[in-house]
Amino acid sequence: MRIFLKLLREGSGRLLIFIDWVFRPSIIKRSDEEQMIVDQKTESLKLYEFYACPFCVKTRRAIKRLNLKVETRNAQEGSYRTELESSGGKIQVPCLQISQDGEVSWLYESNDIIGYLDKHF
Ligand SMILES: N[C@@H](CCC(=O)N[C@@H](CS)C(=O)NCC(=O)O)C(=O)O
Repeated sequence: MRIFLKLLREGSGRLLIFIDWVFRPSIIKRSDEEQMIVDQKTESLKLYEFYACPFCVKTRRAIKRLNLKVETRNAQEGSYRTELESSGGKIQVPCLQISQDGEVSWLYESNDIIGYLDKHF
């Protein structure tokens, strides 16, 4: 049953990736100067994700729409997975790592991440 649910989620994620590609969002345009400031700000953000997770697809779509350069980190396995669990507190994606004034915070929940990005950019 667990494997079935996992496959269903993976399959729906890949379908969403395709739909997202077909209906690409319109992207916010900024002046070169504004974009440079935004690019500097987004250097402090890292998105921990799984490629085919539907919630990650939704979050990546918002990142694309807002024209942000946010580094994505595959937390499916390896060191980013370990880091997410040990520093973030749990394995759940998407999770946005925010480094600000020497402090690192971890924001879970796709809606909260999108809300944060909409608010700041
Ligand atoms: N309510 C969460 C749901 C996130 C969620 O369920 N993510 C799944 C992947 S699609 C997850 O992290 N599962 C943990 C795992 O597979 O280990 C959101 O909107 O971000």
